[in-house]
Amino acid sequence: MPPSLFHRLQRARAGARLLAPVSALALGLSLASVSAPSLAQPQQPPAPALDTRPVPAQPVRSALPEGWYHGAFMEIFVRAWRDSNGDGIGDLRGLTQTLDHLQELGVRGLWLMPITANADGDHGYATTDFRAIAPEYGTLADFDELLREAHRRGIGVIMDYVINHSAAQHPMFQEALKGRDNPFRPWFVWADELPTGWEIWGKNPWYAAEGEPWNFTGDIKQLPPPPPGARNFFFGTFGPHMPDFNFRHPPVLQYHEDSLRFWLNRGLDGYRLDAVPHLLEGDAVRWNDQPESRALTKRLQDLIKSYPQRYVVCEATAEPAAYGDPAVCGGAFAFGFVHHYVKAAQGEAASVQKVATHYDVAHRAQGGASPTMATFLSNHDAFAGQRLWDQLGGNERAYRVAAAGYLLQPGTPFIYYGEEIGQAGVPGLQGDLPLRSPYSWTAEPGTAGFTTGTPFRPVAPNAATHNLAAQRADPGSLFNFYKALLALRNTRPSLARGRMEHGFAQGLVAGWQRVHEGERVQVLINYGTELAQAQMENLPPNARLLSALPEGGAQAARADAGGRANLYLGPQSVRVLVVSTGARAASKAGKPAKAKKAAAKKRAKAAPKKKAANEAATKKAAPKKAAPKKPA
Ligand SMILES: [Ca+2]
Ligand SMILES: [Ca+2]
Repeated sequence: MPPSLFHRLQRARAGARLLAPVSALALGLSLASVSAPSLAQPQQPPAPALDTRPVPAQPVRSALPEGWYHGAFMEIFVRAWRDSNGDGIGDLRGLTQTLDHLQELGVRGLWLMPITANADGDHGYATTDFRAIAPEYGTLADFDELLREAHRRGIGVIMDYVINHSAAQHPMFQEALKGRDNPFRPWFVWADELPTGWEIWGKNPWYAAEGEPWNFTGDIKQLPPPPPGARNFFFGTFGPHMPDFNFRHPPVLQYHEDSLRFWLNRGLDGYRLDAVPHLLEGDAVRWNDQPESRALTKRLQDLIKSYPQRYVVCEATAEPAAYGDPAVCGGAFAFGFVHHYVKAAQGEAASVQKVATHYDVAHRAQGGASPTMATFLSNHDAFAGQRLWDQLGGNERAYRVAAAGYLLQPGTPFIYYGEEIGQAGVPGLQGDLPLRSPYSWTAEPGTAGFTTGTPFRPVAPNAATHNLAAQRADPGSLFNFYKALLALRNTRPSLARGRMEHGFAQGLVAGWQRVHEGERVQVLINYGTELAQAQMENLPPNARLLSALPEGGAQAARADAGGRANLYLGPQSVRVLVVSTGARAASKAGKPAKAKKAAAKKRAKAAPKKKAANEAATKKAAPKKAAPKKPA
């Protein structure tokens, strides 16, 4: 598009929004000053913003430690996390105020569901401005503060970017509706006649603009037929309220690349890219996961990773492994596999077998899963399953082994907010809504401590017992179990980024080793409800297995000269064992690797006679609570 057209549009809206480059603070203030008069004159709302300026890359050094994204993430629905101003809606300030809690839990990254301005007023996937914060969530200044405070705690922040489509209410689509010669017309996908032969999830994805189908509120399959003489059919993979962008029109990609840089320049640590297999369509048959979509995804990954230490994860439900490959997205949610973590916890032997071998390097050699995949137990979408609490009927023993399965495996684990406290879904709500209720902070009836006002949605039915305050106070709680697993992941590089070897399943017992540089850890999970014996093989000859979970460092077993060892496991229990091949005075398993190295150095200098004294010195040098400065 000629630059003059952009300038014309920008000038037309200059009164609604400051378009000259300004500092974060100034922009925050300008938004505030725009919204105030609009409240005074509701009959004349300001024209919607449409900032299409180029955004040159300004990569700055990342404040996060190398490889931070090997730690666990939490997926957060900001609307439901914490309300800071009593309007009943969660917001960015509320999130910033709770970062200490997230740091205490041990998460190293946050994935924020869309926080950009949107038409849906709920989940945020119907974007109306790719460069503005949803007003109810706060301002750009609030966003900048969130990043600063998260980074100070060693936590990275990525956010959803919904690149395939906009909201029908987006000013660009509203411009496109004005006529065929409108400069934004080619930004979307059009046809003069209703295309036939198309079917995406049971419906024809072409909609007659003349019928304003985005205003239809019923079941989309009941949408009235196109009005007679309709000539303006637009394409919407996810329905008429979300028209697809036309990525064959170069300014569209240019705009989105600028918008991706807009947030990266502010210090955002990466993206969760929504629905990337749907970026480009071929025809009525070849509409999903086309080679052009994969190529474009790679281009987006390259843009994001041209900034230091950034992370990308894609939503690609049909072919997740292909998108997890570094040649495409470099990270993708492991749809199609992750349900095995839950089914194993429900006692299904076939799933125990899958969990034990899927990420094993031997399996990978045969084309198996890449360790760049993102694992999880449930998320914000009902198609991925109900909240874990509901899937497991509140069985906390099963809950623990489900969690241990994914948190102790390769990849980047994503905890869905509330999962770590056993939050239940809200019964009686439609579709995905039971999964998206306010976080349970306290036992406060009606609000669960989420807001001082009225929550936008009912709180979880088990908030009285499964809330953060109660869970923190109980050493045996789910929260403290998650915390212990994340502490292990954060101090053991083998668990965070090591390869997975020698996976085995024996009935409902699964075991695997994780290895990184000189560190080797044996994981054992008994998914069954009976006492069971694990028969380990492929250990280093005569290795000692020292307990890291439960914490303590005591020797749990010893391998024979053939590298075999046996260990009894309680019903639905988890053991993490550090494999030590040191002949004597093996270091305590409860200590991080760095401390172990220091201890080994000391031991090397000491005479064998002084073993006892040395162990005491080691204890002093590495107290249990000494967390390493650089998380894994
Ligand atoms: Ca609020
Ligand atoms: Ca598309």
